[in-house]
Amino acid sequence: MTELTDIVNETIRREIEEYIERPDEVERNVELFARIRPLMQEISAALIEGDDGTVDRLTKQALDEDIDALEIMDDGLIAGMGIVGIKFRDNFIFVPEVLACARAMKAGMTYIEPILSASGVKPLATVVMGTVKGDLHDIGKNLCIMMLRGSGFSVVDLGVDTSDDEFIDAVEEHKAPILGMSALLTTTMPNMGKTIEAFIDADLREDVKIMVGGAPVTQEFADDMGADAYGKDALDCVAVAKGFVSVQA
Ligand code: B12
Repeated sequence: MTELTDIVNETIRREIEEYIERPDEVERNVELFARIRPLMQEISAALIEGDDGTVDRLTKQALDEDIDALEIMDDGLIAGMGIVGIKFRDNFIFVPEVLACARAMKAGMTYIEPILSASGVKPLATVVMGTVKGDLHDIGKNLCIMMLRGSGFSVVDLGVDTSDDEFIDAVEEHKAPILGMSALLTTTMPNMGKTIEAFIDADLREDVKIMVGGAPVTQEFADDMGADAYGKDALDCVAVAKGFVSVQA
């Protein structure tokens, strides 16, 4: 069995010991970080501490050492943000600390973005992406956008707090066959359904494939809202989009 002591990074060990209370989450994180290489653990630790300068430096170092950008994204940045999410949920940290972590995440993303977004091929299709009305979370959406661009899609990014009209106007203007919506709050998830209704009312629903995602979103919820597909992460987002245009994932 994997033990806490199998994790080499002291900060990560302390974070798990002090702040993660649920046994299943302890087990999941111990297993995750024990298999992650030390430099990625250091990136995660710096992200958890909201230290954007260190995340910046270590991400650059990792790329210089030829570590794959996808590994840095998953094992360095997303893994660290997982612990931040647990600490936030359980009231060990609050919005200002989470904002610092988000800033650190973005510092790392700045380096991996051009790598993951570079494709150099003729666009497969245009995807309109946005975070739904009332929701300001954009980290996951931005990762999806990087991966989509890197896989040959042209992406129109509507940012956060996107209204039905903004989604509709962008799909029409860019003649986009695919729309992706992101939501991170249980209170804003229903806005996905409202936007889909707005597409039906505008008589445009048949013209666009709609995918949805974000931490609280599930396949069942996507079905209930009338979306065409649900994607659990950025890789899935690309697979779903490719499925829409009948390209092998
Ligand atoms: C960072 C963060 C913030 C930052 C956001 C910074 C930013 N620029 O995005 C700040 C500090 C601003 C923030 C604010 C708030 N937050 Co917040 N936040 C988080 C946190 C810790 C991490 C989110 C994140 O970036 N995860 C990392 C990314 C990579 O994961 P992801 O977003 O899930 O995306 C992946 C997949 O879901 C998928 N995906 C995402 N979108 C899409 C779209 C498509 C089409 C597809 C296919 C896939 C896909 O792919 C992504 C990559 O793999 C979460 C905790 C959590 N567990 O999610 C809370 C969390 C989402 N926040 C929460 C809350 C409560 C809030 C606030 C209300 C707090 C407050 N009191 O003000 C505000 C709301 C502000 C608003 N109106 O939106 C709650 C929501 C609870 C709930 N039940 O709704 C959470 C769950 C924390 C918690 N457990 O309490 N937050």
